[in-house]
Amino acid sequence: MSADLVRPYGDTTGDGMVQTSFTLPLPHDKRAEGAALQLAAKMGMSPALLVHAKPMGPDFTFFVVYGSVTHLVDLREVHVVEREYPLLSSADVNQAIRSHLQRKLVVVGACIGTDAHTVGIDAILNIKGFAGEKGLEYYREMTVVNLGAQVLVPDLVEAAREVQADAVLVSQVVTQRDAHIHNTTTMSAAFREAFPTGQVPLLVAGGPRFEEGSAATLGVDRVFGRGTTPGEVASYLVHELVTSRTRPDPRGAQR
Ligand code: B12
Repeated sequence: MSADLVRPYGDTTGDGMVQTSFTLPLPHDKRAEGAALQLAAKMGMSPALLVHAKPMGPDFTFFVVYGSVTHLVDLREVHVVEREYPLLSSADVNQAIRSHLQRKLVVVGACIGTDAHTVGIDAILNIKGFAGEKGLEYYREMTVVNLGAQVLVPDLVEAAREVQADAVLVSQVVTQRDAHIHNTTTMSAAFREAFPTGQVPLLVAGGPRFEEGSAATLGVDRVFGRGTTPGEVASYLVHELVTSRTRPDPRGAQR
């Protein structure tokens, strides 16, 4: 096999083994198990083994299937979004803000809509941070306003206006019925309506299930996904708002 073509690995290299789980709207019986195996075959698993089936109430069954996929991955067709800014230490971030902006960089964060999953935004903002990195509250040259969970978009816009936010950081974890997409597009539209063109704060959305490269569709400046660290976000903010600033300062100050 060419080095550009790979298959999943289970017991022996290239055996193609994968395991996946799903729920079918069927009561647990032999027919439901057959249906699960049919789905596995249609997903390219051949042969597939049913390794787990559990009734989820009277009308649904949860399945785990394990088997060898017939598909190959062609690495030449894998496209990734490379980080477009350098990673800075917290000292460099503070230094850049101090010398270029000559005031604190103001960040407002919130979990919007009905979403109450605050662990992600707290990981980025709270001083205790995430993955061994301190959160943005640790940065001496940043003022962080964390509005917490279930913040309504009009309240977020109002808070951003009140503190003259440079950046607004929004977290969306729940993806049921594409809530994360609807909430984020509603939020970005509200900011565009509330602020004059060119004075909208930098809009950043984050959460484990945002697609890389979906920022433009969502109307935000950038999207951060699973495993993001506070240092990445701080470096991005400095890149966009301080060192290569292309947008006017919301306070009208000159650099
Ligand atoms: C903890 C948790 C809860 C807690 C939340 C407590 C809290 N204060 O946050 C409680 C118990 C309240 C809860 C409730 C619910 N939950 Co819940 N919950 C979870 C769980 C187990 C962990 C989430 C978490 O904390 N991850 C850790 C953080 C650090 O990771 P993260 O959020 O991805 O954040 C990182 C990145 O994504 C990124 N990031 C995130 N936000 C942002 C924002 C910015 C600006 C940036 C830059 C980066 C960034 O940086 C972070 C650090 O790397 C997940 C399952 C899982 N294992 O993920 C389910 C999960 C998210 N919950 C789920 C569900 C369904 C619910 C409920 C609807 C359950 C119910 N029926 O009541 C409710 C909804 C409540 C509500 N109104 O939102 C589902 C969502 C499914 C879906 N498709 O949307 C999940 C996936 C579980 C599942 N498999 O079903 N939940």
